[in-house]
Amino acid sequence: MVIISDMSKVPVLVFVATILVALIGCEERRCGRVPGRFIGSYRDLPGVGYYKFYKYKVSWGEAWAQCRDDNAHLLIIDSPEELEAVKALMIESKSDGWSHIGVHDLFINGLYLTVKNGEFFPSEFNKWSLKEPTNNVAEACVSIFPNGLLRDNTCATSLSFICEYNKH
Ligand SMILES: [Ca+2]
Ligand SMILES: [Ca+2]
Repeated sequence: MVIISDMSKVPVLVFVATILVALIGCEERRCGRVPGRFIGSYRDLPGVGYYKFYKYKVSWGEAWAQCRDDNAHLLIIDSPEELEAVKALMIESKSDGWSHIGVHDLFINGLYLTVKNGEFFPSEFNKWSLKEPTNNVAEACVSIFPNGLLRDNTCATSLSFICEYNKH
């Protein structure tokens, strides 16, 4: 039981209580962010989504599994804004090469699909790099360079990768 003998301390106590309520409330509401384990790990790129650049290099399948374990998925670029945000993330992360994204033609050579099983179409925000895609059976996984251009490469190639988490 706290007895407030000095009334001059009341405003301070009210202030502390307000902060505590705000913090607890923030925890319950996740402060409008993704669930706890993403905070500080996934970057909130405003208006676009939540992303994580994994610098360590693994095969496409391992990258796919890591994103799945995060309740996320390998990056799929859906808009020019998303491309720009992800390019900035790669540059900020000092990406020095290609990174796996969520596009492949594992089932039918030349038929590119996203990891959400949608068909992938090249566009202003999904541009192949020069002389790409090689488009042979051996190169069934797609990666992105920090300049935003794409290539196909073997799925066994060890690369960094980018996971994406969407709230909805
Ligand atoms: Ca996306
Ligand atoms: Ca290629």
